[in-house]
Amino acid sequence: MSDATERGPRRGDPETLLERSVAGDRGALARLLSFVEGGGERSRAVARLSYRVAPPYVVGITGAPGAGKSTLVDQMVEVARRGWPATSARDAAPAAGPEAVDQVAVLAIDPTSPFSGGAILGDRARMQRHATDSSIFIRSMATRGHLGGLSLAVPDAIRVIGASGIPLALVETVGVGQVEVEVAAASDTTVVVVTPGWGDSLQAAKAGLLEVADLFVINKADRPGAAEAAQDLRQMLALGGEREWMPPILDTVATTGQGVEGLWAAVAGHRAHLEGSGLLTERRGERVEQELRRVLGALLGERLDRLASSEEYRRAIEDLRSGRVDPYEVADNLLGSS
Ligand SMILES: Nc1nc2c(ncn2[C@@H]2O[C@H](COP(=O)(O)OP(=O)(O)O)[C@@H](O)[C@H]2O)c(=O)[nH]1
Ligand SMILES: [Mg+2]
Repeated sequence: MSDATERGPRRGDPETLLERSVAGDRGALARLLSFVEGGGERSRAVARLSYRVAPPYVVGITGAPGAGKSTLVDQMVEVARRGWPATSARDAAPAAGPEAVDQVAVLAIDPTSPFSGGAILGDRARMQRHATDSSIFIRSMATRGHLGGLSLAVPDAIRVIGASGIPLALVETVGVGQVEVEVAAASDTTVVVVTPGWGDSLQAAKAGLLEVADLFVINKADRPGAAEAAQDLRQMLALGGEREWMPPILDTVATTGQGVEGLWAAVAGHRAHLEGSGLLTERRGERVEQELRRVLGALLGERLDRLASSEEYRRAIEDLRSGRVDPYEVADNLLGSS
């Protein structure tokens, strides 16, 4: 690129994009997140830049499809922008972070879609609504090439958001399967959304969400059965015995915004609990260790794949088949030489 008027080769590199993202360029942030999704060298470069900056506060919102998570997140964005409310627990820890929430990022995780931008219709409408507001960034994310899949792509994405100077990330996931538990592990506060009726609470319990929930929301509280759902949850929680933090159970009607301020106050209460008890630092420390394990696991997996397609491996299989050696010996030899 000899053209001096172009910013040329530097234009699209992660460093330049991050500078632009910090300056408020949402297109640049979107490209960085595409790099994260895509994996490979560019995704590594993004991680190199963004893990040196403090992460944003992360609120994970999970629950069954149709429970009203997107509608709820939409309302939460509005309330959160007014800042963190004062909490009595927080007064005890006045040294904690900034109270203003000038920008909010929403990540909608879609483990079922192999493509990014695969937001369902409702989410697209929501994106339209906030499209002109540059203090709100909304993006859906799926797995593509990232080493280790979503369990590593999501923490990486959260870091880029933080490195861009956005203090709050709301991460919405569909409450099915292992991904939820992993995304919950990447969150500071995990909100589990259920709807009135027995099925949802039971489903949440089966999916292991009882253990990861810091807050429960019974959304669609305009429908019958909200009190019963709360009762079910309380009973299931009681089976788990005493805990340091007993997850509050809140009612919301996401379509009208009813109960959303209370939900935000409860999130603030949990945050204050984490900060006041030192748990926030501790959990974040454990989280990076988990991330390291995942990275190591993924890298070792790659190494194994390479090994399994090598000539040496093919020969080793022949030796094994002929009964000349045992698999342990072969494994030692292969690992020693790879
Ligand atoms: N009656 C009622 N409907 C709601 C409420 N919250 C969301 N919905 C509706 O439930 C449907 C699914 O909502 P959505 O936010 O897309 O759910 P998600 O799949 O969990 O993200 C939409 O038609 C919403 O309008 C609520 O509190 N009450
Ligand atoms: Mg949704």
